[in-house]
Amino acid sequence: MPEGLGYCEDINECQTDGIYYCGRNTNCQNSIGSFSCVCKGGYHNFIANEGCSDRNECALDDPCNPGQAACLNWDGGFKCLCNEPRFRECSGGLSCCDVNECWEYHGLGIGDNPCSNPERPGCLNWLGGYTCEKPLVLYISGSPYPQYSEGDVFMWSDAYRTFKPVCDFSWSSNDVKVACRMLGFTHGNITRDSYFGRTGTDFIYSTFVCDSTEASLNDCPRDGEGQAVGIHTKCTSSTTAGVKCYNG
Ligand SMILES: [Ca+2]
Ligand SMILES: [Ca+2]
Repeated sequence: MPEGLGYCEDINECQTDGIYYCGRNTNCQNSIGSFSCVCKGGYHNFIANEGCSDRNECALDDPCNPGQAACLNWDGGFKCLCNEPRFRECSGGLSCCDVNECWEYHGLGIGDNPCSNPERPGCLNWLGGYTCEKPLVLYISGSPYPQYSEGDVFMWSDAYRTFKPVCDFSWSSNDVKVACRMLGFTHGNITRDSYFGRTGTDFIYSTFVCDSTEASLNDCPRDGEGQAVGIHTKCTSSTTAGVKCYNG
């Protein structure tokens, strides 16, 4: 700076006693020529010179459902108590997550495998519970029971003894026709992009190449479990294959 010329210096209001006080439960953020008061995490409703008050997350956000046993609010925070053993605390107690009983056999008090009946060995996890199913090759989501004509497509994994979703990468009308045939329908419309809800990323197969004449999806070339190529890299949590089957 040239000698003799004055300049204005920023005042850090946040650090200067008596200039400004943001109040309780706040952070003061200084900037060149100004400053602002922001509420600390867990607080809201800033009032000048007073500060911020507690957010009642339990009332405002309903963060613990589904699976809530209780939501405990307190000054600056909250905590979920969850309905065990079907749900448990996750995200550091900030929400309740479904227990995947098919993966977590232990702790249920019913033995190592929740599906011990050899007639129904297929463990099917769902939000808030699980069921034991026959080892169906194809399962259509929509309820815990495989009775529906439309939904996301799951297939039985022998390796993991559970149903796992099919990725929609290259999912085509030919593949849909085979899937619907397996369910006893003559026709079907295709859905993609986890049309019926997100199913996670634990896919069993992707990249089906059925020619539509096959009796089973297991007869079609595909990638994934037990195949030479793994699940396609474009498979994400919103890429589950689906069908809408009908007779026509
Ligand atoms: Ca709170
Ligand atoms: Ca479950």
